[in-house]
Amino acid sequence: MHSAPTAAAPGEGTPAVTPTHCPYCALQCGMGLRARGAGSVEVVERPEFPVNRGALCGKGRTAPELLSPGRRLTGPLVRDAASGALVPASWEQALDRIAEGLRRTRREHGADAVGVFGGGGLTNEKAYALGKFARVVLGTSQIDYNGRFCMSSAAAAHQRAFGLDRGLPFPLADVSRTGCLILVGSNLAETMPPALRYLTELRENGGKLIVVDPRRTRTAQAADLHLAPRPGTDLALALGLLHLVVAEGRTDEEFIRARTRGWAEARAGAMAHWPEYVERITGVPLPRLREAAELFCEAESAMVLTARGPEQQAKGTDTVGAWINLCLATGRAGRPLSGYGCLTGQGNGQGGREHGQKADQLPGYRKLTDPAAREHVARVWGVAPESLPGPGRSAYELLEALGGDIRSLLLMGSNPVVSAPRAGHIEERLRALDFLAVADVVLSETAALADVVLPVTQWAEETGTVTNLEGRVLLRRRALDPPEGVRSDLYVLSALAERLGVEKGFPTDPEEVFGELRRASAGGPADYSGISYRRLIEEQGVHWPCPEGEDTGDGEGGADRGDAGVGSDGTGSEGRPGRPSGRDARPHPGTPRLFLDRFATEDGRARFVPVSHRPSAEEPDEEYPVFLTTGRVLAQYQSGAQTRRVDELNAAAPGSFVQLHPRLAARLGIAEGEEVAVVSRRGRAVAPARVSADIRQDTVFMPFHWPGAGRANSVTNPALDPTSRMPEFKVCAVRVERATG
Ligand SMILES: Nc1nc2c(c(=O)[nH]1)N[C@H]1C(S)=C(S)[C@@H](COP(=O)(O)OP(=O)(O)OC[C@H]3O[C@@H](n4cnc5c(=O)[nH]c(N)nc54)[C@H](O)[C@@H]3O)O[C@H]1N2
Ligand SMILES: Nc1nc2c(c(=O)[nH]1)N[C@H]1C(S)=C(S)[C@@H](COP(=O)(O)OP(=O)(O)OC[C@H]3O[C@@H](n4cnc5c(=O)[nH]c(N)nc54)[C@H](O)[C@@H]3O)O[C@H]1N2
Ligand code: SF4
Ligand SMILES: [Mo]
Repeated sequence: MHSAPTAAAPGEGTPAVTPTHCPYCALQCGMGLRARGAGSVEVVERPEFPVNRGALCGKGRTAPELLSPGRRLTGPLVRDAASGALVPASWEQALDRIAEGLRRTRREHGADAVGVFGGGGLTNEKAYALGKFARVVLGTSQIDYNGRFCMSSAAAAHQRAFGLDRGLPFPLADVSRTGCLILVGSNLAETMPPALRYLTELRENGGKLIVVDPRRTRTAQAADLHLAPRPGTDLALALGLLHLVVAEGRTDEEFIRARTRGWAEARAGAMAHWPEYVERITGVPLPRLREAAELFCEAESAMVLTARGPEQQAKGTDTVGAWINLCLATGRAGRPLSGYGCLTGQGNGQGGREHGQKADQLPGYRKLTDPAAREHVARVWGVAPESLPGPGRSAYELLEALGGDIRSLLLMGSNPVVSAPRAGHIEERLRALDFLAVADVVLSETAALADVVLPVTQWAEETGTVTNLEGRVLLRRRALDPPEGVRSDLYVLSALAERLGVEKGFPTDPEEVFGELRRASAGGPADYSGISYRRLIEEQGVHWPCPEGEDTGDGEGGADRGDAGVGSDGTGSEGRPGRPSGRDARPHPGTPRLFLDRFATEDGRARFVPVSHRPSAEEPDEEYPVFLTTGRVLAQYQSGAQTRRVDELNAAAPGSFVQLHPRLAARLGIAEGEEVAVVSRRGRAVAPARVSADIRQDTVFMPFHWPGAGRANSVTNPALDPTSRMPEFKVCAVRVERATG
């Protein structure tokens, strides 16, 4: 068995390897960084880390390229009043300029005229400090972050049904042992490649895989059954499956009685969705629907996992709710190897949504409107509870208010010029601001619009925690020194706080920030109080909730109980707790598996939510007859700000494209490789055609990683889910035509 490598003393023998994690997606693959001379590191495998077991995708493997000074920002930039250009400045000048800009807005327009926008890629420490900075230093309610565009619908549905939101309620490795997995709108073969191994193992173990995606993706190709619904119809599909389950008497009445509430209403909702009606809405043939219901019910255990496909819809919360209802009605939740989970996306997509950069939230996943939560956090922060502002606007609404109610913005960890829906409009709103400050590692398309740009340190140059898609808290560790002229996000917040009159409470040492985060989260739903950097070094991460002190075993499915009958398959430690010697109190082991004994609602029962199908905010019509859906490709990450600067990745995926079916292409007279325009009520994007039979005939697909003419978000619809405020990235109506002639 491998032991976790530590940063061994440099000197003789092999150079030191620092164990850490990839800077990109929520899988947070473990990797080692070995020094390779001054200012440079190489990636080495870390097979003992259980989630990726050494495997990395090309993005993780090439991540160190962006550390070199030639590819990133290495000094602050400020906009020169005379020339209008961004010019180099000292840190003092740049920070003074930001403090002055924010102060002036507050003086002239009030505290809520200053906005803050964060990111799910920020470490827990940064997300925590950013939320505190907004509430304590700026006194603004106007803070939100890009996670709103990512998993907010699943989060809202989780809360509603289970009383708690953690992406996966079990370790990812459980997936390979369930009997049947329905994977809804996830293309993990491209978005989390090392996780594909769990799907392969699932099938090797005799389990069945059903993939729901309007495209025959590389993930769908690995499935036993691929359902290809019209975009935006997953809600009807789930209701149709539930209808069949009920009609065939395959519900688990005992589970429904003992562990849930609200079945009668949810059942009535499903019974109103006749299979023939569902076939008409979704375009999925009835025999396929029956086959799926059969596979799901026949297996001894079963799971449903969703990703952005069904979630990034104006009805994403209800859609996820419908899949959860299916799990509850069949007793596939809160049991070993069964349950519903959401595949979180960004590197800290989970932790980033727990510690207070969300508009309505305080650290520990507490509610900003809850008086007890306000009191607890205000005490940790040393301020009066009444001084904390109330909830603010959601991400898209905040961006839309720029240049209107919101006059100045501090942005950290997002590139909305490329990634926001109806991006042309958002770009205009950013330009309409009185003052924009951006902290980034590169000059992103959004940073290029700023009045001040601050260059910050990257993953390998700083220490901090992230929480992966399993709710497993991990430590990223500093492996090399940053270039001269670059400082950390925590330094930025500390220096700005000081300039704005708050001298204490914003330390720059991540471990100190984490210590405060632990206290602020103590007793909250996402309780980190029992987790320390030391434990994270000794163990392969710790799953929250992990309260401080004795493990009483009566939590929401304590780890000991949760692991019963689901032993490790010998591939490595499952994050079982270490028991530091010389201490009396047994540390809480963390909670790899949730809900096995009870759900996190007050009475311990899960809630069915009555839902019914409704059309997308924009359906095809005569003028805009085709569906556009959007998503990702393997070699690029998000807005591409980082990965477009890495040669190997750029060579693999150099630009945008429009995927369309040969029949649609023929009808429109479009040939492979020809430039096509995709036009909606919001705008137009132009990119080469990629003709492929792996997509529905009524749908085209564009990846969203590029700015300029090929920007998919020039076209997308910002219609919002009423509960989660998630924009409808996955469905809008477009016209497709040859761009030439
Ligand atoms: N290579 C790469 N990996 C990434 C990222 C990246 O940018 N690049 N980003 C990370 C982040 S933040 C996230 S959120 C995850 C996202 O991970 P995924 O959710 O896997 O990625 P997407 O490509 O956005 O969407 C998944 C699939 O949804 C399908 N889809 C489109 N419309 C619908 C629909 O109406 N219903 C259904 N059922 N499916 C539909 C698309 O065809 C697509 O194949 O990936 C993470 N990993
Ligand atoms: N059409 C369409 N649009 C989408 C989606 C879709 O499926 N379709 N998906 C949505 C989803 S799920 C997401 S998550 C968003 C993501 O979209 P964005 O929010 O734009 O995400 P990134 O491109 O990761 O932007 C992160 C920025 O922060 C910088 N950065 C990285 N690490 C740090 C750090 O530690 N500190 C600071 N200060 N900066 C840092 C990066 O260089 C980059 O410029 O896009 C959304 N937009
Ligand atoms: S799958 Fe995600 S975490 Fe793993 S190497 Fe690739 S980008 Fe990094
Ligand atoms: Mo995301």
